[in-house]
Amino acid sequence: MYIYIDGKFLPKEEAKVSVFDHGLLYGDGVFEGIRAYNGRVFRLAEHLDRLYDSAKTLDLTVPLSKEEFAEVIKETCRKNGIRDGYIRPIVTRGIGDLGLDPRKCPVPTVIVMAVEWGAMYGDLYEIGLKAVTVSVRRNRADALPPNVKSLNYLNNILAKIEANYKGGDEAIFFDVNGYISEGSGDNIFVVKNGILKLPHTLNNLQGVTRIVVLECVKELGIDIAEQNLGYMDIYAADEVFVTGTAAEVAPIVLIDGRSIGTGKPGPVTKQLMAAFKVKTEREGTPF
Ligand code: PXG
Repeated sequence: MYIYIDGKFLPKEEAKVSVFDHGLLYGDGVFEGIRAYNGRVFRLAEHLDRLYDSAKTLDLTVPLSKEEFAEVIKETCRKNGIRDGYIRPIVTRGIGDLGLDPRKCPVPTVIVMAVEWGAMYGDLYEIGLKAVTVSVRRNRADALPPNVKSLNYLNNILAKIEANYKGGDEAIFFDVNGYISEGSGDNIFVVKNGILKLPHTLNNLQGVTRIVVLECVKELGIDIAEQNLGYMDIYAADEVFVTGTAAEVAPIVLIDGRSIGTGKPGPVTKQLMAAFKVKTEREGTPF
């Protein structure tokens, strides 16, 4: 396994960052999770756009152009013989001192990892996932915007810990206003009476998979409503599913002990899982 760090490809054992890197000391940095299907990077441009937008929000200048970054990602996939894989680009604030001031960090650290990887939830795509709502609230947008894909994922990790204790495959976050936000690592969709409902992206991450699913929705002529959702919307839904690069499109069939719809993955969810799969098979940036 070869890992890209600051211009070099190093074997896994030698790929290390300084203990003074502010990515480690403060979670000061940004990252992406990208998939490769069939030797092609899926939605590379969208992921790079989000990486650069996250960095911009943190006043962090990525030391590569988007074109250069795309080349590094493709080269990392080639070096690791990836066909179907998961790619993790990271940009940290870089090495500084023990104070949090980012002005002490002159050079950002750039890392790209790529591993061969298949379906995240295995058999659960057939039978559906169990989800639980969690008491920890999603970061509010005027504190740390959920749209910044930063290296500080403690909000998500707290949700995941709570879901683990409650026996859920995935956590469902509320925001501080009591509206449904997202999962710990995926966006949420609800189907009710044939209409696909989803929250606006101010209180959740603008998922690339969410965008791809919305393209499928348009092509299939499914009606959508982007609106605030409360807990009744999920408990009384006909179908619920989550989307993410890792999770792909995953049906949720039980939430806090309530069976969703028939208790099996529903027809709209299945249709969108299939449409999403077609896109992953046909599209992507070859490497
Ligand atoms: N919301 C959050 C909070 C995420 O972290 C998504 C939505 C979906 O976005 P994409 O662009 O992937 O459709 C994510 C994705 C994991 C894991 O282990 C997930 C993500 C990042 C790192 C790990 O499930 N993010």
